[in-house]
Amino acid sequence: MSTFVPGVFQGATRRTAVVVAAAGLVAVATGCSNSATTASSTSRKEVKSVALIGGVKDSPFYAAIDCGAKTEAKKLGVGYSYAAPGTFDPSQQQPVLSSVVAKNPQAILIAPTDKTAMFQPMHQAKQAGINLITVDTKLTDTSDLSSQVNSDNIAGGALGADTMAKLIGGKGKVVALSEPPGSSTDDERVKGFVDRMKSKYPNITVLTTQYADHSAQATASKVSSVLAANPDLKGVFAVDNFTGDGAPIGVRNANARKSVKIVAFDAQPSQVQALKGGDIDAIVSQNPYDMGVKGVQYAVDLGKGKQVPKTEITGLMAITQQNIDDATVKPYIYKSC
Ligand code: T6T
Repeated sequence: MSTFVPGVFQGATRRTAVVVAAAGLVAVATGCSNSATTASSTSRKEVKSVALIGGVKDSPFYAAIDCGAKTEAKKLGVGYSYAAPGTFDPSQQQPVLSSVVAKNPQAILIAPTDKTAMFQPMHQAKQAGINLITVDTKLTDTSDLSSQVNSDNIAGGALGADTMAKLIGGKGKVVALSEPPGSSTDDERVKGFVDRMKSKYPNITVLTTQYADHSAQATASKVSSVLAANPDLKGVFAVDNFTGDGAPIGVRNANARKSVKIVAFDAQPSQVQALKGGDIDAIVSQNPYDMGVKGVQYAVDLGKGKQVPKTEITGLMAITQQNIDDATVKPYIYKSC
């Protein structure tokens, strides 16, 4: 029976909590860290309102960012709005951004749905004098950004690898499931997972990553295909909600639950229920509420001419049935408000 015991924070600029299970299941949760910067390219106008644009509607993850941002905006006495596209797609997010820009907020927090395609639409907002802060996902070209507030997704993938390695006893075949390349978060989680496995676990074989397209059913059929070709598969790492919902379906359809461990990402209600119900074995979770709080704080600070961190790394936590009810895990369970 493994029990997670929160460890000690280390280091000055990056706090890393080593969350150590009494019975040997070791996972690392990464705390907050930031790097200071001048806000030279930022317009200094008193902030009357901040807008948040999520990656997709009806997502518990973005609803949690919205909750943190809304709560902080109320606390600081500034106006606030939230909008998101119907699908996680830059062609859908661009018109949402345009309609938000037309309302002329002093700052926009946005989760870009593509790290390159969203640069130009966001550049136009910058040209209109609006301060831009990315939350969750990032842009490749950060020249227009006043700040980036997000998880360290490379570390998130590595945490998934460490958690998986402990679950499968350090040996066997595993596979990562993701979305079509283009989103910084999913791409970095896959990279973090694969690189960690290759560098630290010589007896674990990482199969070719499988890409579904934002659908639990598409993920389930990918898992079934991998299992048909690799009946000795030991583990599946799902990097977001769609793959996290689809992985247990695919494993169950193949009657392989007894032999395949599943590590998902994001402690949204469906994943928490799957964990408590034994359909998955662990979750690597983020702190979207804190992304919303920090994003609004920095937007308001910029309006006052204060410096803000160019990058703010929010926390990660590995969650299992053993620590799901711990107080330290609570901030990593997604809630809307
Ligand atoms: O994993 C999160 C988020 O970090 C990612 O950018 C997109 O998918 C999620 O919203 C999962 O719901």
